[in-house]
Order: sequence, then C-alpha cells, then structure tokens
Amino acid sequence: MASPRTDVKPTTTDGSRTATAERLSAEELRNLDAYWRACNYLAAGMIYLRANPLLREPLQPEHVKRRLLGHWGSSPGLSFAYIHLNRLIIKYDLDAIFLAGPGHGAPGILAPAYLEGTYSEVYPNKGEDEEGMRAFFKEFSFPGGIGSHCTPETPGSIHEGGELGYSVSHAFGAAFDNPDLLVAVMVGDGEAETGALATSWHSNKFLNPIRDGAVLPILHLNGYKINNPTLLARIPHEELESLFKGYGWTPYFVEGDDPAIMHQQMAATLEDCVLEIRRIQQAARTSGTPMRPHWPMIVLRSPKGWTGPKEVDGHKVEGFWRAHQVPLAGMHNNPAHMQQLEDWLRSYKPEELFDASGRLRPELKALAPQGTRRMSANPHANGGVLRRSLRMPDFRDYAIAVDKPGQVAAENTRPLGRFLRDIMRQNMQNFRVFSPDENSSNRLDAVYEASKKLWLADYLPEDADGGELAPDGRVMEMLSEHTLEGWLEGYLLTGRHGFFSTYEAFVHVIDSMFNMHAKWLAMNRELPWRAPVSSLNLLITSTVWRQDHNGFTHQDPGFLDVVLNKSPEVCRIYLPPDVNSLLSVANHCLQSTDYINVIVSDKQQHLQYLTMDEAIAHCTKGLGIWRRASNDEGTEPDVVMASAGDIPTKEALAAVALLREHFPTLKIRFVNVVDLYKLMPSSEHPHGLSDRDFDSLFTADKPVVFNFHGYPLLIHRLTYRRTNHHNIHVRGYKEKGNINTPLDLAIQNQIDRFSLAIDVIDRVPALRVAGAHAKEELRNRQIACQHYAYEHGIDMPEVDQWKWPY
Ligand SMILES: Cc1ncc(C[n+]2csc(CCOP(=O)(O)OP(=O)(O)O)c2C)c(N)n1
Ligand SMILES: [Mg+2]
Repeated sequence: MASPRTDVKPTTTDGSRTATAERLSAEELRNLDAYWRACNYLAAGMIYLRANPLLREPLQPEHVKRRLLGHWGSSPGLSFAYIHLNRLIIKYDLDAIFLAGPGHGAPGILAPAYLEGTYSEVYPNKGEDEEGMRAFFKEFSFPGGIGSHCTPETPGSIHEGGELGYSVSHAFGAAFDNPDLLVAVMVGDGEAETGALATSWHSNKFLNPIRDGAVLPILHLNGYKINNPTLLARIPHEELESLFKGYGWTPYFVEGDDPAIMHQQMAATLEDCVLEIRRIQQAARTSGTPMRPHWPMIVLRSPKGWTGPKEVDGHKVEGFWRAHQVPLAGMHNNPAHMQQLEDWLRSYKPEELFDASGRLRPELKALAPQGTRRMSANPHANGGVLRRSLRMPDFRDYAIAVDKPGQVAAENTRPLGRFLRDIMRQNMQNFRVFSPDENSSNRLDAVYEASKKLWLADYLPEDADGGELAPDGRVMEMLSEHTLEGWLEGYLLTGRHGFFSTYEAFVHVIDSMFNMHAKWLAMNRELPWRAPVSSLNLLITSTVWRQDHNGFTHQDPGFLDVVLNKSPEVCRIYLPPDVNSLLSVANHCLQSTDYINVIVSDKQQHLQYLTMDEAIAHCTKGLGIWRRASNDEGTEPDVVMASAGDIPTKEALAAVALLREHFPTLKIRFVNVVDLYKLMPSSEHPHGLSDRDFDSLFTADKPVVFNFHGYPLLIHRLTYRRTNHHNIHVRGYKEKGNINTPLDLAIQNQIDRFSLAIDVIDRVPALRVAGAHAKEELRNRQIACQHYAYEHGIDMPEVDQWKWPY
C-alpha cells in the first residue's frame, strides 16, 4: 500500500510542478508551524473540551464533552492552507476569501478565525482569553451552540459545505466581477467525486481575467472520505495530472507528511500560484485581450487527520479514513483514551502558543493579516454589506395593452426579456443572467441586446450567425444547472444580483442546492451581523402544460412541493397568469432580499387578462376575485372557481364560460392566486391570509373547484386548516400525458374546461340532477376535442383560439 508521497519533484515548465525553493526563513518556518499547531490545538479542543481549555491542569473526564461531535480529519489540512494564504495576503496585500469545500472541517476554519480575532469581535463572549477559549470550545457542535460545519455563523464563510459539491461553483460566483479578489477554495477529494463538483471544474472557461477575480482551487487529497479511499488519491500521478490539465488547469503538487518540508513546499507553491495569477491578470488587463488562461491549481496530498493520533486501539488513524470524525471516542470510561487525548493535545505545546491570559502570543498574532484583510473579516464574505440596490427601469414601460380581458394572446416571458435587458444595461457591474442553454428558448433573448453570452473557449466563423457569444458577455449559459446555481449563489452571497431561468422539469436537478441555500438564508436572517443579500430569483418556465413535443419526461411541476418544505420565512412562490402580472412580480422579486423567489410562468402564447394597473393591484394582494369573470357580486356564490398558473387559469375561465352558457342563473365567483403562500394561514407564513379573509373569499361552505398548475396535493397542504377545506376540490397534474395537444394534456389530467365544468355540476347541490343533460353534452364535446386532436394533431380551432366571451 502506498504511503503519502514525500518525494519532491522539481519545477518544470511542462511536466509536474512542485516548487522546491525554500521560501521561509528558519524563524518564519518556526512561527508558521507554531501558528498551525495553535490551529490544530483549537480544532481538537473544539471537538473534545468543555473546560480546562489550556490544559493548565491534568485532563479530567469532566473537562471532556459527553458527546463528541465533529470532524477532525479535514481540519488540519484546511488550516494549513488557510494560514499559508495569510502569509501571502500580508506579503502582497491580497484581497482574499477562503471557501472550505469539506465544510465539515469547520474546526480548521473556526480556529484561524478565532486566532485572528474576528470571532471575538463578532461574538464578544468568546473573547481572546482563557474563559473566551473555553466558551468557544464548548459551543462548538454543542446543543444550543453552533453547527459543526462552516455555517453562516462562521465569520468569513459563504459556503457551509454541508452538502458536498458546490465549493468550486460558489468560488467562481464570488470571483465574477470582483477583479481584485482572490478566492481560494479547498475541494475535498471525496467532494470531487460528486457530479456537481465534477462539472464545476469547467468554470475556468467562464472567468474573464480582465474583469473577474481569480479562483485558486486546492484539491485536498487527503486520500479518504468517511469510510473509503477516494478515487483521485488512488490513480497514478500522471492520470491525476492529465485529468486537471484536460480540464484546462495547471496543477501544482504539494505532497508529503513532514510538516517542515510541507511548509516550505506549500509556501513556495502557493506563492508561485499567486504570482502566476497576477501575471495572467496583468497580461490580460494591459493588453485588453480577454483569453482563457490555464489557471493554476494546487493538489495538496497530505494525511487525513494530520498530526492527530497515529493509531488507536491498534487501528491506523492518521492518514486513514478512521481520522474522519473523532479519532478517540468512549473517553469517559476509557482512561487509556483519556491519556492518549491528553498526550495528543499536549503535543501541540499550548503553553508555548498562548500567553498567561490565554491569548495567542504576539509574534504569532503578527502572522495574521489586519482588519478586513483577514479572510474571516473580508466584507466579500458578508456580501450584504457591499450590496448596492439595482438601478431599475420602470417595469410598466414593458407592459402590453389589454383593452378587454382574455382577447389577445402573447408570449408571457418575452417582455420580461426586454425588462431584464434594460436592467442589465443599468447594472453592468453587478447583475448577471443565468440559464442552462435556455435563455433564447425561454424567450428572454432580448437580454443579448445588452450583453452576450460569456464564451472564452474557441470560436468558429458560424458563431457570428446568431451565436450571441462574447468574451465579455454577462449572460451565463452552460448545460449544468448545478454550476449555474452555484455561480449565482456565490454571486449573490458576495453582494450582487442575478436572475436564473430554467425548464420546470429539470429544476429538480438543483433541488438540494435550493434546500441548502434556503437553509443558509434562514440562518443568515438570524444573525444580526450578516447583512441581507439579494434574493435568488428563479424563473421556472417551459412548464408541464406546454411540453407538446418533449412529452412525459418534461412534465414535472414538483419543484414547488420541494420549496414548500423549507422555511416560510425565506420562500416565495408566484404564478403570474400573464405578461403584466409577470412583470410586476419580477420587479418586486428583483428588489427583494434574503428570499428565494420562485416564479412559474410558461413562455408560449397565452391569453392576456390584466392591464398593468390591474396586474399591480392583483399581484400586490397576491390573490383576488376577478370581477369580470364573476357574476356573484352582491350575493353569495353557488361555487367558487379558483386558479393558479397560466394554463389552468385559461381552462378555469373557459369552464366558467361554459357554465354560464348552460346555467345562466348560477352564481360563480372567480378567484385567481398569484402568490401561493397567501393560501397558508397567517400564523404559518408572513404572506398568509387571515381565516377571516380566506373565508370571505373562498366562503365557509360553498364548493370550491381549484385548478392548479402543479400537483393537487400541494393546495391541500396549504389549505387543510381552513374552514372550508372539505369543500375544496383540486385539479392539477397527475402524471398523465405524453405527446399531446395542450387541450388533450389538460383533459388527461382533468384540468380542462369540460372536466372543471362537470366538477361544478357534481359539487353544486342544485345541479347534481338538473345538470345531467349539460354534463352529457360537456362529455361529448370533450370526447370530440380529443378525437379531433388525434385525427388532426392540433386542437380544434374553437378551443385553440378561444377568447373570454363576456
Ligand atoms: C453530497 C453529499 N453526500 C454525502 C455527504 C456525507 N459526507 C460527509 S463528509 C463525507 C466525506 C467527504 O470526504 P472528503 O470530501 O474527502 O472530505 P475530507 O473530510 O476528507 O476532507 C461524506 C460522504 C455529504 N455531506 N454530501
Ligand atoms: Mg478526503
């Protein structure tokens, strides 16, 4: 079995790169190593100790936490890279932040944040003295304390690293439009096996060295995950090197386990990388020619759990997966382990590192940068403080004229594209538009008039014909929802603004990224020192109801069900039915902070209902009665027809028209819902309607037929506590469909006008028997429509070109 490599390879221009020159004087080396020992001491202390933080007395069981929760294995490597970067921040006055991909190694990040003083500034009760250190140790991964990852509570963090895979894309998002920023990102070698991380190496093709900052990935090749070796650590060196060269990087290797040698190697290699980055940037910036350089990256091959216990109970720990979490457990009834822990902690010689009060000694303190140059205090990592509001054109200028509701059709997203174009024009430094190859398909292509798609890879002559590519584009398109979402999150968390559009069925690719970001935002709101960041705006388009040519796999409105699981404080869902309501919603969302705004709007031709003034009022309320579609004014309705979503709204309106044709005296109330959370009780969501308002809109006892864009159960989830819930009958997508005409797809899922009208006949007591004839006729028309579709491949013109008749 191969042990960690200790061979030192010479620097070459074309082969494997490892810097060998000794950059650290003996004193620098001694101090740097002492600083690292302090980090490692704190990391272990955080995991184990609740008292006796400086080991001023012999270690006793009562000094040790009863539950040992945390991850030691990653921590020493993380702080190793962090403090080496500190050296260069001071030497070259770098503006740098640090992202820990394996965020479970938080002790390796919290330790330097504490040593450089930021932690105590942010949390004054964790001061830089013995009592502060005790409190700092105790709260880590402790009930009522802080989490065991680089959560938002961690000063300097924009990346929790709870769910692995997003570190590199987050790092690039942070670097975009921050020309002076260096984003160092540690990538777990296990993390590198995830799909999201694998695709994100390509981000280097989207970094413009003139206007963007730099990303320096450090692959943390500690060889192991929780219980397994990592693939990248068990392939030949050449294969690993070729892999990264193939991704367009220049890999530098730092490999070994002897701290003295490794410090020299890391100091030299990191410095070479920083200088190489500067050279690349200067060349591009002085020539004005954007290019795609082969940016440097570092492969840091070091033992997992470096400097920790070598063996425990006869099992190898350092340099093996057993070092992943707590190397020594069962302390309280195992004196041998207690002794081994004490020996391990004392091996860092805390008495040499901290003064009598418990503060880091001044010669070591001097190794950390000052003020906002400290990575834990860099404002980019608390992006809300840098955030400037977007300069917004007036969204009303993009309205379309609606003289009478339900007469003209328009593509709902196209005017939004023009609105985004002009937002882009006014915010050319802090706004970007993201989409997985779909901005044109989603009818947002007007945005290219302001800025093209960023492309730094090769160009072909034919690209000039509609390719819309440019090396300075601000529209980000790559076919990786993961990478785009990660870029956007990184961009927002560093204080900028963005807009992401994606196909409804495939937004599920980022379900769990959405989850992670929602959790981040929920915690962000709890921390007074974290300033609000721009909301993440997600347009879900190419929706389930218009997948005529793509079929079954493209029909999935279930993302909304995922969104609903997350904290109501941070999630918003909007289903604007037409152009003007979409513009009004987008205008609101783009100026909001600390939310994830999910907007569902199909891109194809749809009937238009609301004037801009009506749209503003309707969207401000979030839901409301459409008077012109209702005939119950001044009386109690016999039935409420409700809708949410563009196509369901049209079918619901057509159902109302059919019912009025058949039953002129039937009193129908038409309610449209734009803001889905309005349906929730006000006690559960800040947007929720009071029971009084809900009952007055949806009645306390009349049947409600609700035609919904997504899966029907979601409306029940939202309304189950309402007085009239037992009378709410929801239609929505039920996994039926393939290559259908729009109406046939609606019929198969029973959201069509005929099914809805029949539903009403079935639910309104006075019609149950009297409506039998009408029901028959509606069924016949439904069957005729399906036959027509199967015969002609299109919907009957009278359906296709249906207009609101009243
Ligand atoms: C996407 C995802 N899958 C699984 C996990 C569970 N998990 C936590 S740590 C870990 C191993 C990580 O190994 P590596 O990236 O090499 O980090 P190291 O601790 O070695 O630095 C796993 C599988 C996770 N956090 N995220
Ligand atoms: Mg690992």
